[in-house]
Amino acid sequence: MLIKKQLFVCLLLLISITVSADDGYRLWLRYDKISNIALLNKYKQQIIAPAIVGNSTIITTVKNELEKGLRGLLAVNYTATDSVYNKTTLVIGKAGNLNLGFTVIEKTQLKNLGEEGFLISTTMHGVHKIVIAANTDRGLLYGVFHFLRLLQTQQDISTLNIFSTPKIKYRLLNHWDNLNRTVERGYAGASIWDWHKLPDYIDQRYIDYARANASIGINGTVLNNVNANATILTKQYLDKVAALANVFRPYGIKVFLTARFSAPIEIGGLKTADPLDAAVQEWWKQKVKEIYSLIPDFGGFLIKANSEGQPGPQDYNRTHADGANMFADALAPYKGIVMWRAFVYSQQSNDRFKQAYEEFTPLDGQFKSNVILQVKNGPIDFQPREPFSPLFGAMPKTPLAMEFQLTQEYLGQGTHLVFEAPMFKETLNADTYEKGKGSTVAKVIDGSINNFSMSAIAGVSNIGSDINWCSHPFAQANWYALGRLAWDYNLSSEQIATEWLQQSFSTNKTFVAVAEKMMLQSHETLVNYMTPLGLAHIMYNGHHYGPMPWGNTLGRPDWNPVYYHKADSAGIGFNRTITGTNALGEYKNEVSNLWNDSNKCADEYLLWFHHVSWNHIMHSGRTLWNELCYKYYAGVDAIKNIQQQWNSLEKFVDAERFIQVKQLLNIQVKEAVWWRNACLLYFQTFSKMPIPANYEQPDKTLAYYQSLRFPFAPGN
Ligand code: GCW
Repeated sequence: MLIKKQLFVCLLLLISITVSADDGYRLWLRYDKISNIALLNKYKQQIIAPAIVGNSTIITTVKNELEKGLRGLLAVNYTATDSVYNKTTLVIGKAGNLNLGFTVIEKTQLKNLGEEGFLISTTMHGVHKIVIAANTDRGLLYGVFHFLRLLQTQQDISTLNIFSTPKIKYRLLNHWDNLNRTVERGYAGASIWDWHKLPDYIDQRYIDYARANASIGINGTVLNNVNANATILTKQYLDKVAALANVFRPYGIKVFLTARFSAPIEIGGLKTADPLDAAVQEWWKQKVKEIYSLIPDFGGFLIKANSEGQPGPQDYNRTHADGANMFADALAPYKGIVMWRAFVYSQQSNDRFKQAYEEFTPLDGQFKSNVILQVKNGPIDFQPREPFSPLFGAMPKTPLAMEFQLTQEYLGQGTHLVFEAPMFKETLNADTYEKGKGSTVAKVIDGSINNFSMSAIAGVSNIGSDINWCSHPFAQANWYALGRLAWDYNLSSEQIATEWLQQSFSTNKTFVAVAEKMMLQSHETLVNYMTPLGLAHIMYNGHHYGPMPWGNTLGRPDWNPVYYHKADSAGIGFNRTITGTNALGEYKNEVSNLWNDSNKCADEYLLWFHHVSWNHIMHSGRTLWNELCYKYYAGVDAIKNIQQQWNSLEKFVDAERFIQVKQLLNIQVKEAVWWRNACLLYFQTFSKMPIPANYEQPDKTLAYYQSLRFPFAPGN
């Protein structure tokens, strides 16, 4: 018995010296004690008696966060104070409050930090202290989170000279959360908003959510689904929204709502929602007034109108501009904004690709100044790879916001490891040539090309009630990447992956090198096993889970996968050149010239723009059919390789998350094989060509894959 007990104690000891369990709840804000003793001691000498000058709810957040961070990372209990100025080595405060006798140059530098920027410097006016300064409390909040990130990622802080300002003004999450707590395209459990218990019950999650967002610079959140329910605008629900806004305010986060266009009818008792009707306009004015009386810093509305069955101005023969401007007028007195979505594809075009451009470019210049048009990264719908939306570069008189999708509706949903930063950057770095070479999408978005002060990037949230927030431990990285890139789109995917891994898992060099490689390869890998060479939209109807390139039963042609790939005995792909729908004509010539010749078009976009023969010779020298096989097989091989890389990391990762990721990668490999086999067997019915004999042949028939059904797939 005694021996057993001793053994047990030994075992416990053993476990405690390996990596301790982690449920992922703390995200990238783990603040575990720094294990490198030399560095820990150095930090302790460098950070003495921090002083925080100022007094506000945000300053309280800053103090709490700094204390929490230092308590965890350095295992020292500091109480930040503003009195022991001479002892301190770390001074935090608004520039105007910091009696440090800044030089003229320093004062200009400080001014340039604007409303949200910060500096972290060890060289200010020779004071030899670490100074974190900003013009606003929000700037300090971001500065302190940045400082804690330096410690968490174990940077040398002896000489610091960091000036940081956000490139984008509105950095937002968009929740597609319904009032009944289901989440459209959500794969991480129920909505975190417990509307029923609000406003009286404040879940700790709301606070932790706000902290996480603030730590990466996210400053706004749209709480509810764009497929909107007018109930959110009733007094009963606005009180609940106000309670959330109160939680978020000390973290510099504003609340926004989606507005259902027909709300004046549904909850206002009016007969119409016509945006030019005086009673309708007045109803919205009063509604907005009511909102601001409860939430003085309310951000504004996000609106999906005349899209996928949502009501909108076109129901009254009015334009999108008429609709957006009605809201803009109601919000303007309070400095609220309208984010009007450009995701439309009603039936009148010969190519869904072209529709947003066709509907919106004629309205350029007609929107009020507090309207921003929110455009998805690509012309169709968050496919694994899309060319950039042709609206970017075509609306010089309208500020455009970027909408990315964090939730992985088309990227393996809840089970695939896909790091989205490389995909986001592919779009942001694309050149629109709007004002000549170098007019990247990023510069269209940040307002610099057309001189707009309003700019926005939104990420459709992947957050739910799962204990680790995003279900897949690596999906947290996409939330993280959105915030970091919205702050500074020049950050590289490598840097974002590295710092996320260091904070979320471990700073061990081997671990970071291997895991970073996995992350950086993951997006291209998924594209290869799902939709290589410019294929798109070949997933199941409705829930969008799994391959269904044969899909051809829905009422509208552009709801069906066959519409998108157009495979036939001659070849495959969508001819969008001048001999086809000429969607390429929506881009500037410099862009369309890159893509309009099937022999020159980059492989990634080939089938987006061309219907090419199965024997078309690719850049590799292979025929199109063989290249298609090659890519699908390469995708599966790559994910198997990623799986092996992960398995080599067991000793660096806590058992809980190691096993989670391992199981998820097993699913991912299985599903990659499923995508490959189902797609190739189906396309083979047209190409009539063999899958090269050196590849492992599909072990199931096409009929088998076609028989699969998933009636309860999530997120639908
Ligand atoms: O990607 C599609 C989704 C819909 C979504 C729509 C949109 C919220 O399948 O679920 O609706 O886009 O962006 O409005």
